Amino acid sequence: METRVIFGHLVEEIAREAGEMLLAKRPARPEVLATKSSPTDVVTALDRACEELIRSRIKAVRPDDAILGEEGGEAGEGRVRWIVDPIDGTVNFLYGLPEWAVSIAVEVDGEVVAGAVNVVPRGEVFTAVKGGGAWLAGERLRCNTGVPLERALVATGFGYESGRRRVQAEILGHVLPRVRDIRRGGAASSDLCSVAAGRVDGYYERGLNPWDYAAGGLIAAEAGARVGGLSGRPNSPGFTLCAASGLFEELHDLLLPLDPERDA
Ligand code: LIP
Repeated sequence: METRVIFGHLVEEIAREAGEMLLAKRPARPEVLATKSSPTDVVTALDRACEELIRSRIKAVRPDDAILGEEGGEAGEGRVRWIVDPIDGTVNFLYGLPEWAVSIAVEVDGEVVAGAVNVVPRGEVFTAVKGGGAWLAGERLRCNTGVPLERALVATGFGYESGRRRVQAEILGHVLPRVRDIRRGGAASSDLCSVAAGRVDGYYERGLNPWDYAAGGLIAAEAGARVGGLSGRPNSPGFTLCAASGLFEELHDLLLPLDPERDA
């Protein structure tokens, strides 16, 4: 069996197990253990416990691989790197909003080849293997195509720092009159899967981390969407834009002059 297919099975299996643990252990109101980039960027005990579970499962089957995780950072080095977000949408998890996910991707020589996003509250596990399509519950996913900007339902998100949020609100003020409507889900990995599933037509956000977009980006790309940054740059923490060709370019040309990669 091809290695990337094996990675595909592993990310799905581990993401499912991690989701079951979170569902079983989530208290009515999770406790905030600490804050990170700002007072509203929280980490709960289950963020850490979930990442530890995922890391131990990876180590058990792939002891020599590198791992990058939101809570534990980078560990190890090598051609194969796992990219882990134990709970994407932590604020939703904290408040009990049904929009948070376990996101796991595998990268080989810098290229993401397998990814799984388990949107636990909805019981939906999105998966993709590079070249093998994007899937949900045995159904192959295809993003929406041929949607003009003025009819596009667009998802976006906002950072944890007020300066960045002020700029993002300013950008939104320009985007909103030009599209059908905006959706703010609160979990980038799930937003990218929503593009893949045709539940939104496009998505953009500034300031994501690799663990927010690695798996979801592959799933959206395998569903036919373009995933990238601005001015031909690849997707990065600088900027993430995702939509089918046509709408991708229209959104790009609307956003670029607004200089959305600034934080003040
Ligand atoms: C979240 C992202 C979301 C963004 C939030 C936050 P977290 O990640 O998935 O798109 O808008 O500000 O960064 O912090 O829940 O892992």
